[in-house]
Amino acid sequence: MDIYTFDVVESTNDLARTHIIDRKSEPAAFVAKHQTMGRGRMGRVWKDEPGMNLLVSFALPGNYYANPPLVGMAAAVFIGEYLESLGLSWEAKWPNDVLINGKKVAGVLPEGIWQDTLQGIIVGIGLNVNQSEFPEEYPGTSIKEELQREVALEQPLTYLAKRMEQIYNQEVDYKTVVQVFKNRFALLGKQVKILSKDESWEGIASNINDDGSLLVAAGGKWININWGEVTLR
Ligand code: BT5
Repeated sequence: MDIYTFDVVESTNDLARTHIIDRKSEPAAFVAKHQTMGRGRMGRVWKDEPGMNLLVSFALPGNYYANPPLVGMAAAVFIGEYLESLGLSWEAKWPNDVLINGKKVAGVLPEGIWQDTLQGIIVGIGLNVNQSEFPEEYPGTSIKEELQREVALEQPLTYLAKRMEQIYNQEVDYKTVVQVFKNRFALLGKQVKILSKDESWEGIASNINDDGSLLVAAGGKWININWGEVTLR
C-alpha cells in the first residue's frame, strides 16, 4: 500500500476522502505528524502532541465492504492485536475505542464515502504511541506510558497497513471481529447509558450484533443502537 506522510494537516481523513473521490482504485494511507483539526466522532476533537502519535487515515476504495461501523470495529480489534503483540492487554469500548486499564489509547473514525453508491471507506486511526499528556475530559494513555519505553511510529503503521490491505482484499472474517470485540468489551452485561445525537437510553448492554450494532435491554424492550457513546451507569 502507498503511504503518504505529511508534517501538519487539518485532518488525515480529508486526504483519504480526496483519494476516494478522485476515484483512485488502490488503497492508500495518509499519515501526519500533527493535525490542527483532528476529528473524533460526533463533532469531537482528537488532540495530539506533534510527532508523538500515529495519526493515519486509510483510504479503501470499493463498494463491497461490510458497513463502515463494522470496518471501524475491525480496526479497533487490529489495534488491540498490535498492543497484544507488545505484551499489553487491552479492552474494547463500543463502537471502536481501544483502552488499556480503562484509559483510552486509541480511537477510530470510520467514514463511508457515498456518491449514489458506496465509493469507499476511510478508516481514521489515532493511536497514542509516545505521548505523555492527555485531554482532561477522559482518561488517556499511550504505549510509552504503559511500556515505559518508546516505540517507533512506523511499527504500528506497518502492522495496521497490512491488516487494512486484508480489509481491502476482503480477507477479514467479520464474525470473528465481532466475537473478539465482544470478548474485550468490558461493559457487556452492565447497566449502561447510551448517548446518541439527540437521544439517550439506559439499559443493559446485552450483546453486539453481527452488524456491529449494540443490543440494549431497556425497559422491557430490545433496542439496537448503531451509533453513540456508551458509559457505565
Ligand atoms: C475517536 O472519537 O475516538 C476517533 C478518533 C480518530 C482520530 C483519528 S487521527 C487520524 C484521523 N484523522 C482525524 O481527523 N481523525 C482520525 P471519539 O470516540 O469521539 O473520541 C473523542 C474523545 O476522545 C474526545 O472528546 C476526548 O475526550 C478524547 N480524546 C481526544 N484526543 C485524545 C487522545 N489523543 N487520547 C485519548 N483520548 C483523546
